[in-house]
Amino acid sequence: MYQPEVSAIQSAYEEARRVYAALGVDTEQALKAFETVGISIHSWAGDDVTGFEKHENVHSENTVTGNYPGAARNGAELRQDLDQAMRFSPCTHRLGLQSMYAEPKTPKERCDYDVEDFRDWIEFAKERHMAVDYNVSYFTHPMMKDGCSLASPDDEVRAYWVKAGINGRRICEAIGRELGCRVFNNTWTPDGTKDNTADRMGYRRRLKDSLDQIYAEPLDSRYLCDCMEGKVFSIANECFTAGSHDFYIAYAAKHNLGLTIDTGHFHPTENYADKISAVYPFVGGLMFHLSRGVRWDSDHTLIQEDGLFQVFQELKRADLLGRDNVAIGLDFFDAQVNRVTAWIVGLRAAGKALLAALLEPTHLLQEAEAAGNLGKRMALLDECKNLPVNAVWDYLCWKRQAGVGPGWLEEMDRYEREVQFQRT
Ligand code: RNT
Ligand code: ZN
Repeated sequence: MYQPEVSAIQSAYEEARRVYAALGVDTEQALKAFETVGISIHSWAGDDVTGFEKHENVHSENTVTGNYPGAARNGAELRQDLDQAMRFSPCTHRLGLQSMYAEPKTPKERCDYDVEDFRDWIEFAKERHMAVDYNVSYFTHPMMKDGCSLASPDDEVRAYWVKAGINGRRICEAIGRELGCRVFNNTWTPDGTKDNTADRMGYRRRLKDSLDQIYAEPLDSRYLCDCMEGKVFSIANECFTAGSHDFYIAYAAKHNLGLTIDTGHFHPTENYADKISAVYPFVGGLMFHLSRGVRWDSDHTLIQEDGLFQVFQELKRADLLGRDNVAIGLDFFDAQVNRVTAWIVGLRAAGKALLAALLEPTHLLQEAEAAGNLGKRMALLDECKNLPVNAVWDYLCWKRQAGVGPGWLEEMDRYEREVQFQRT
């Protein structure tokens, strides 16, 4: 496979550096800023969101299509696959965990996990200087009743998940304290109904009450940022989703908590990048789940698309990149393709969108706009689409030994053959 010569990478970068300098953009500074923005890699794509608990006959609330061979079967394999994916990404990685990946010494209820049940994950993150993000997995479990957890009409079911939520926050704080990072604790529940409910208010009152209990304990916000993730609907919940966008925006704003924007969770024509400036002033933090929704929340692998580039543009223009109340993570799963290949494609797409935003001559756009020169703003926006981002990207990948161009695919062929396909 074609691999560019080092001298070609360097001279293309030098040329790009001059082009950007002429627009008042310092590529070296952009590359430094790139390192300060973490991208969370979602462990749950590596085993199709099944977890390690091995319950019999549980229903999965996450629709994952396909059965491509080689899925990770345990923590060691999942970590091995994550390492393989990160080799081909120049990003600063965070580790996205779910409670379903706990590794307790002896079997335990999911609601009873504590920080020690994540010891191997913490060591993994520590050795790689990674921050961690966490999710209590309120799904794929025998205690889900009629697809509900925190909003369930069943008191026992709710109590179980409230306990899981309370312990989840403690786990986050402990991990954050140990690693010296702020753990984004994301809450998503599938709770809802397939057909029309005659008691929308009942579900939402219960969800609110469960959240009130979960967030009641004051914990150290240096190590923890609580976020909630809404959505339009899930498969099997077409008529009613308790945790809708409106519900969580209102809840987060009122309690100064964080909001998670999953880019697959909106109507296909909705502009999710526009939401950043609309909600940021009112909430305690913002997290992104970068996903590619095709027609609906299909969780396709992230690729370079306008919507993705717009998210990073907005974050850059609003000066939110690198802040400690903003986190960016991946969220997709497709079992029809090699899961590690998908991670690499998603990480590289997110990384390139981040770099493109950092290289944007935003000041020129905003100056033209402030001066009332709208033609200039329009022209600059269009010219910016063809600046030599790729030369800077290749240089970055080369410097961080993350693979320049599609050469990494050969190494993935080997990994698939020698590692993943040996898992039978
Ligand atoms: C589901 C949400 C949620 C999950 C993960 C597994 O619609 O996007 O973030 O994908 O928690
Ligand atoms: Zn999500």
